[in-house]
Amino acid sequence: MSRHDVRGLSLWRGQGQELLAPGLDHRKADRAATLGQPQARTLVGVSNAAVGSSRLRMDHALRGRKAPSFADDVRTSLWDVPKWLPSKYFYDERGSELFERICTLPEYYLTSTEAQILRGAASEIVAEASMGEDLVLVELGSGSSRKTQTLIAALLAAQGRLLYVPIDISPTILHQAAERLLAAYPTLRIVGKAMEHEQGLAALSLEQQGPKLVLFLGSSLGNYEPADSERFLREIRRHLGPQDHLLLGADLCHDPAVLEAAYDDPTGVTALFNKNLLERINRELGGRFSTESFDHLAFFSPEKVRVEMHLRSRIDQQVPIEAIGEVVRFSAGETIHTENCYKYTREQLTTLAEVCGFAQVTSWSDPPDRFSVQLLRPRGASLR
Ligand code: AVI
Repeated sequence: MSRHDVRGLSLWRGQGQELLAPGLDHRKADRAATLGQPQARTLVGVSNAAVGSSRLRMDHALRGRKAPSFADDVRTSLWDVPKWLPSKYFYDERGSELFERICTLPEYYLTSTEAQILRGAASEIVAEASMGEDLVLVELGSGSSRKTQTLIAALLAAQGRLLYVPIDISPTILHQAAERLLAAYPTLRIVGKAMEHEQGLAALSLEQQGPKLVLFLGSSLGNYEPADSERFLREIRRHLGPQDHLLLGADLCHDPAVLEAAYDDPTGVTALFNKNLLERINRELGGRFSTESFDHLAFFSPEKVRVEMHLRSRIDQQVPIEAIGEVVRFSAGETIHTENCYKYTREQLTTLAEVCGFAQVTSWSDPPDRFSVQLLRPRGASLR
């Protein structure tokens, strides 16, 4: 790793890292990541004023030549039977903005409930997870980092300084969150990782930095298929040392009407979020989708214990996608399955954690029992 001074800004640079010079366009980053360009390196701009000196570093994924691109994934999933699209493509710049709006909707109780649990439990979490040493705070799928602010403040109060490592596939949202947090907390340092969770975890375990508290919040676990969620939790466990902890936030299974309202709000923000997948294909792959000819569908499946999101074609139609060089055909009523959001019982969460090599230290939930936050430690690690 070497150190550079760019227009008065102290920067550090290692392989695959871009240091933040003012004036570079961070918006190019989302697009480059989407295009899946081999070795797509993205530059992120940040203002001097917000960053101060060397308190921010951004690392970007160096994509291997074999990583499937957005076009590859669309070609596979839209020509499958039944049609589907990978939900990870929701989160381009527009999708991330829409998701932030979803998080403020009264119907989408997940965010406010989890935030309330974190406010009540922050000092207990910090006391349990720190072993008298400074903790490094790592967050998988950090988004705007708004809920995390409670924990950042509690950690700064306890240890005076903090290294925060947010990992998110959207460089734009990482950049915006970092700018806000660094301006608010003068003794905070941030190493942002603009990459998928798995890549971020792997990169992190190469940089050993003392005991870690890893956050996986917002019920993001529920967007993985059951076998994948187990695989991913095992992967997190593999990257944790005996002194590290995982804080897992997950939505519980409860009243189907409340669950469905959370994914089909009356103001239509979730519908826009869902349809943004089609708009993204239009923007980035030269698709000709007309979003008015699709309906947003969200329903709870009691058999699968998940909320499913779909887009349903209102009419028979043929949609060309230039970058794929093909036309995708829909009959009226045909759907594209865009997302699954699994819901859990407390017992399932405890068992899942155990199966994946964790022991529960403490868990919290809200009074109607809609959401759960569990503090987990690697099983076999000694209790103090
Ligand atoms: C990001 N993830 C946890 C959200 C969820 O609730 O599954 C995504 C979402 N989809 C529609 N609304 C929110």
